[in-house]
Amino acid sequence: TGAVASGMPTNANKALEYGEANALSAPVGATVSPPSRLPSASTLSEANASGKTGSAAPEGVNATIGTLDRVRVDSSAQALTTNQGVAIADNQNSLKAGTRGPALLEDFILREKITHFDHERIPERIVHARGSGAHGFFECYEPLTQYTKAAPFKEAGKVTPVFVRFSTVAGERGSKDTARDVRGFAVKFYTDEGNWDLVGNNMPVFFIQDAMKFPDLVHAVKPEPHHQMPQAASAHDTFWDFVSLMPESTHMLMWQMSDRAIPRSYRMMQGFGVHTFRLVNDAGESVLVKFHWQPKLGTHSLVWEEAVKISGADPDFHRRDLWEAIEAGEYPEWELGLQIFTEEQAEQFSFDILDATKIVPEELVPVQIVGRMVLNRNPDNFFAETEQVAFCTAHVVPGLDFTNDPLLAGRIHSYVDTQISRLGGPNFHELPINAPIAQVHNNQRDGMHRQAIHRGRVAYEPNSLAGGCPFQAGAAQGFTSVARRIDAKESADKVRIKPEKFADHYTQATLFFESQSEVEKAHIGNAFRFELSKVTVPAIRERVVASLLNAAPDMASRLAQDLGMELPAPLPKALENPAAPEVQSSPALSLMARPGGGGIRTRKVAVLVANGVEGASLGKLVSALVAAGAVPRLVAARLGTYVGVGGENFAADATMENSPGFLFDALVLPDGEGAVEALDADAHTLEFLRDQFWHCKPILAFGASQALLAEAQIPMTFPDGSPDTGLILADAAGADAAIADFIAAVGLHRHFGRENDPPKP
Ligand code: HDE
Repeated sequence: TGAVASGMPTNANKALEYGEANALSAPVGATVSPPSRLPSASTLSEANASGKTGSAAPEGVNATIGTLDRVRVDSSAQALTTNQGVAIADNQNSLKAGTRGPALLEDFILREKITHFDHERIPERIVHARGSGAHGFFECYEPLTQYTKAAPFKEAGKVTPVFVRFSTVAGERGSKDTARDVRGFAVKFYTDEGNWDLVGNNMPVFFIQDAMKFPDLVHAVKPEPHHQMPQAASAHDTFWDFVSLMPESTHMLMWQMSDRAIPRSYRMMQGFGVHTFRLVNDAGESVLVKFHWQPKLGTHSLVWEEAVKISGADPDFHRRDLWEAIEAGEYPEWELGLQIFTEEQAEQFSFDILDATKIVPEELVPVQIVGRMVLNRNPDNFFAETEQVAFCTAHVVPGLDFTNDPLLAGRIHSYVDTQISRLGGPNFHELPINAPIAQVHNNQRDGMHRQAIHRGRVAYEPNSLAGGCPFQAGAAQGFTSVARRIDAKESADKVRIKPEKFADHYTQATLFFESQSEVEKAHIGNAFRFELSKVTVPAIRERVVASLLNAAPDMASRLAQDLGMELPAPLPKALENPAAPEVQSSPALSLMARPGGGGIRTRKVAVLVANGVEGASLGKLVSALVAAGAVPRLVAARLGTYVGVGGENFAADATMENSPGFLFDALVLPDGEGAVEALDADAHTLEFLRDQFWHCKPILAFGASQALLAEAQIPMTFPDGSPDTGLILADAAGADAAIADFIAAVGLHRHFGRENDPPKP
């Protein structure tokens, strides 16, 4: 329909509609202005103007953009057409025999439209159905050619485009983001030597050791088959029944009951490759490797009650957070760390590196930072990109290789296989989001939805008719598997058996628990209590406690008490005398180990307003927050403009009804008698305040608003009597100092000293 007459409708805001203000191909160093629809545009553009780190890789430039341009559709100034490109005259009425007559079968326009609609949905992922994705790039800091010939690590400053998808595991595609669950962290590197998918999680271990148990695990955690409940939750009989009979899951259960399972943001969680992989250099020598992603913003989590409330008020909490940050130019960033070790070292370890229920403690093999990943572009279309992206552990490039981890072996099969039914055939690699940048040449042909038009009559190798092309690349360029004895020590008989060290189910569960801060330990205990209190069969609860007695006896005893049961005998262990662990404590396992520099960029701060607020201190506060990169939002009883005592105007960004307190990272209560009175008259105010307080978030209360604290029965000190570091009281004279203290308190994220569960002695 190139023949659209001038004067037809156009969409002047097309770029904004598609988020293209986000620097589609901005030159290096260009600043990005966020779309004006974002509430905190001023905050965010200032953030951009202040400039990012002086790195070599161009923010906002992304090689996948060019290749995807070929399929991007922009209907600006275009008329509607059918799928055959025929212009549609009337999109309101079906073709009928007479004004009130029957619709006609002949109406191919209606039938095409409805038929296509009928087939809009594809099967959701069997696990990790709920997810959010973004484009970005990986940049290598130093060449790693000593260890690997993999394309992304060839030279300092080398930039490889990526697409990343974060996900929950158990819930369906439309389920809430803040479920207690493992998070998927899948990265597709579009390297110039083919696609590499690092399909990881936000926890470095897994529930099971062998792929044979995966369908059982997933059947146990998914909603129970008879009534399809509960959605996106592990707190039910079948999950705990299964794991209580699989003591190898104990270590992972500790992670899953920890705050790692309720991250504050995808941008604030680590990622892990989980399995031990192999790096291979040009000489064919290989070392073993574990992959780690470390978030620049630090690791932060929600508290459980907050996660529960958020799931009602904003089921898209993590999706929205990621989307808004990228739209605002606050590009999330992670560093890639490698733990590199040799086969000989691994043989000495007290655990087996083929066992995905074990970590390699960082204190044993340090994490070496080798590059960074920046996510700088939201998808244009959720379905085409985030839904159709197909991650496969089998996608590796020369320079990488697998180990014999029996869980990994099953995955190498599973991911390709599942895409064939999910994406409708074997040509899913041709979908634009999955297509490699490296050219594809082979003799595979046909199948559902083939895009490529192969020329010539030769589809076999060897051939002479096509001059032998495409030809074998040979070992120098092509992918080769590292040649290794199947099993250096033992015979290679066909067996269904596990290596001996796999039987130590508890040592690392203890290591993890003992490495947590007191706050984290309490949260883990409380999470077990919550989950098991939802289990209806007493024998299952007992088995879990019996197993935990082998890993964290104090926590297990308390749990028995909290569940109102007798303390059972510890579960018999599969291995009574496991090898002594190399480290007794691993501080790196605590979320507190990575506070993220204390900055407050992108933290959302609710500033309550009403008529009669003391405007001068609020004005100062908002400017200070904006300058620090935070996102202040004025929250009132209703939308509209409120007038301060000095005649200042404050337009509400949100209401207490549409944006409850638990959606914010911090709270400011304004001064001004009239305003405080008005806020007090709205029942939401105290609710707002109590949630902020009990979720341990910083609160700044100016002048008269301190009366609200008293009314909400907010204690002024921690239960142990020490001052509450997150509660800042100020009068007009002390506003500057109070604002500075508040910003520091927001930087600390949470003030857990308020918690008293279990009660402090
Ligand atoms: Fe997966 N997993 N998985 N998994 N997994 C899938 O692939 C599977 C495992 C992970 O954003 C599926 O495309 C088996 C460990 C992520 O699209 C499926 C086993 C880890 C994602 C599958 C595991 C993961 C998946 C479902 C045990 C962390 C989402 C749809 C042998 C290292 C990727 C799909 C995305 C998705 C199978 C265990 C991570 C069915 C058989 C361990 C992040 O193929």
